[in-house]
Amino acid sequence: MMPTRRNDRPVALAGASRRVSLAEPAVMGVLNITPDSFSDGGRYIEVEAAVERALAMVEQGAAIVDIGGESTRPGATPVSSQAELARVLPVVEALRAESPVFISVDTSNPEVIRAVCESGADMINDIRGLSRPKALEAVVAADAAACVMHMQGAPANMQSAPVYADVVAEIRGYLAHRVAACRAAGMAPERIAVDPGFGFGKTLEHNLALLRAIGELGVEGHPVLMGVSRKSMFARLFGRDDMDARINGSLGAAFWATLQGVGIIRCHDVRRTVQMVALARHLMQG
Ligand code: 7PM
Repeated sequence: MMPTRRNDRPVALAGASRRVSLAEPAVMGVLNITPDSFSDGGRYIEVEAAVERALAMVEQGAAIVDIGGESTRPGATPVSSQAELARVLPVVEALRAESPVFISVDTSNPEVIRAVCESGADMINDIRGLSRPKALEAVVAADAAACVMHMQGAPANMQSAPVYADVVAEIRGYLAHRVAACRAAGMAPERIAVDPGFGFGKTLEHNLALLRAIGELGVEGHPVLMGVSRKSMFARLFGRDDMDARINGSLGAAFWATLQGVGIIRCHDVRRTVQMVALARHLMQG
């Protein structure tokens, strides 16, 4: 397969009922829905607080809001579909009622995929690359977009001893495989984004090799999503683990990724990331 080149970048990502322009990198703001220890989710105040945070990110320039219950996070204990839905669904419904923003939901669970898409989600962001039975079919049935991500191992063990002969080639091959599976299941090409999965079964060296090659990691015609925001790779790289080190690394990576033609940048610090993208775009046009 051919690597994505800068001059044949996809112009948009299509979701269930709206599109995101990729004329410049779309900034995806991370909205973590933290589990509430004593409720089964859906409490009005918590839902309203999550929607407020989402709207603030949109105001700061996020084109996509990525809603995640902690259940898909590395090392998280698995939760039932019911518990995951109780956490995520009320936020999707409430945000959709208040904003036309492109909504992405982090999930691997086909029941959750079906329900959130019925409530107005546009895209499914699956760290397991839609590998669970019926996950791909649920995305196809909903006409939703998907981001398929690479992970070596499982969240519980993936960082113990990740090994690759050629990390860039292997991940490019995996992503091409998952795109082919999505296409074979009936997804339109404009609905599929790919992601090398920074930190998901990768050492610092692997992450740096992937970041260096981010402009050539893609599958032809599909946008690359980069998720490095605040990750421990920067703490390790700079030899200090504080929020400044993590954010500074994330912003530098966002600048580089924009120059390299990345389609979507997943981040926590939306305003700062939007500024990095704007500077890089100005320099590219000059
Ligand atoms: C603990 C460790 C908590 C890691 C959260 C994380 C990505 C993602 C995540 C990514 C896509 C984080 C990660 N990372 N989805 N979800 N790409 N597509 O730092 O890199 O947010 S969870």
